[in-house]
Amino acid sequence: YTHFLWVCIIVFQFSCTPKQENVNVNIIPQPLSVEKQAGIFHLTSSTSLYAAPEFLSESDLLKGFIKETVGVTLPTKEKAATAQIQLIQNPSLKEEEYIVSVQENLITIEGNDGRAVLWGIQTLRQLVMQHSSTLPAVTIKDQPRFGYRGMHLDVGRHMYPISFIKKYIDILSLHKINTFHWHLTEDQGWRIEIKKYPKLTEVGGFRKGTVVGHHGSSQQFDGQRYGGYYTQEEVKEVVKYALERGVETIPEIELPGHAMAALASYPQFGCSGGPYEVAQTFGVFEEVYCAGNEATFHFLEDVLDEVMTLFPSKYIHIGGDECPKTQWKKCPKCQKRIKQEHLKDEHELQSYFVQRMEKYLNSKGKRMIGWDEILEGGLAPNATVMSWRGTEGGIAAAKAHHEVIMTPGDHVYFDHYQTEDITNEPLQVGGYTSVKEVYHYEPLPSTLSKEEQKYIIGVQGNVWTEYMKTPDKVEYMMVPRIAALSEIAWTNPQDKNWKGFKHRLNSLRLVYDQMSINYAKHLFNVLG
Ligand code: TNX
Repeated sequence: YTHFLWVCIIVFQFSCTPKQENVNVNIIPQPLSVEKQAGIFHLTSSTSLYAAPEFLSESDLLKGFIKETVGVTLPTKEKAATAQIQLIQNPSLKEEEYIVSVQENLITIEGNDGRAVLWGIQTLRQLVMQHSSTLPAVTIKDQPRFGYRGMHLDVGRHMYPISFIKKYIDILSLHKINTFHWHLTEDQGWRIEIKKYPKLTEVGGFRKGTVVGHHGSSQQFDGQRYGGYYTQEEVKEVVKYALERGVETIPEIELPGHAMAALASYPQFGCSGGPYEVAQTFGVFEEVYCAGNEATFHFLEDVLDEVMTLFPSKYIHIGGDECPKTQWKKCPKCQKRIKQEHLKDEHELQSYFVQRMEKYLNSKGKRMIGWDEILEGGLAPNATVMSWRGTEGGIAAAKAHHEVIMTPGDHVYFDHYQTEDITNEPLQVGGYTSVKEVYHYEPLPSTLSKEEQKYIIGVQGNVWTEYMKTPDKVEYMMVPRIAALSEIAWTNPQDKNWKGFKHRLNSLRLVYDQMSINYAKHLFNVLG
């Protein structure tokens, strides 16, 4: 009789155990290793949670995700042994490396740092979304390919409320993107409060109107005052919010070009003295900061002083792109500077400008990032280069042993159209960069040696917003391309697979829907 009972139990067990190969574990970005195990974990209202004291804020996020997904509020336990979900510190794991283990009666998420545990939580969240409260047993060991995984957002061309900036960060965190590059100043608007120079936001935060059409060769404007800015309190709130979600915020203060809004506020820092206006149209403007005027440098140092108190990041981005030299050629002070400093031309003058800013940032313990134009006229000694005009700048910088972040326009610009046929697409800057194209981008150039490739610290997607008036539009342009970006930034090339990615993306849609993201839904039929 006992024998019969045992046979029954074994048969019962067997029939309840799902066939492992049929169980989907769809995670984006694809983890380093996924090993399916036998069994099921049942998430119920009596499932409880323990978090090591280091991971209390992460545990709050996990609670939130579980509540959103299956409607259960996990009670917390003081002791690990009594809880079915445990967030555990494991000092043997590297930065950002995590292990998620789902067993019959126990889920553990291990990491050594808060970020690692948070990435484990994001993985578990995707599993719960896909399987609801019946989770397949699995061991996921994971760690990122690149240390720098970035997304940029231009708030100069259009301004978005803080609530959206936070949602943007939530979207980054979901995809294990660990850096938010906040492009805060532009020709069309200065968006960060600087206490010492209030006009930057009072004047520079607003433009008289936005271009709405053309009449022959002249442009038409809507005449609606447009703009806004973030207070220092709001900036601090964003920085903190992002950090809690594993995301570091790097500010960008553009110089010497893209400075019309600043010059409209303080015309004494331009070559001609003004008056200048906050730009209403888009493009590149001839008026830039005067490189011959000492006061310009002091002004920018003051601005950076305040910026550095708000952003604890190791890096500060100083722009450096698209700076016409027309005004400097005409400006006696700039020409005097060229002579005095024994510079060859205006390109070297720009290099002088950028190097001065780098010296200042370095003296405060910060490192400088600039767009790849900072290579022209000589690279500042410790600069990190963002390669946007293709990959050539990045390759040259890596060869010169400078850190590089790859962000080439052809592959990771999310202001480009995402479909070939644009008849039904909202107006964009131009270009065509499909999800597939993003997915197939390989950030390590094969022309670099193994040694040189080490200087490529990561990859970033850029969101320029000339034609993105609303948060909805930003979401439409960035999702799902950000999913492809996350996989090139996180997953080893040998583990990438376009077909598999498309399949897994369908599961991630559930999270997009839950987060009310206005992603480009129609793309799912034409991913290619
Ligand atoms: C170039 S990318 C720019 C931006 C524009 C963008 C439009 C870069 C460093 N500068 O100012 O918004 O093209 O795609």
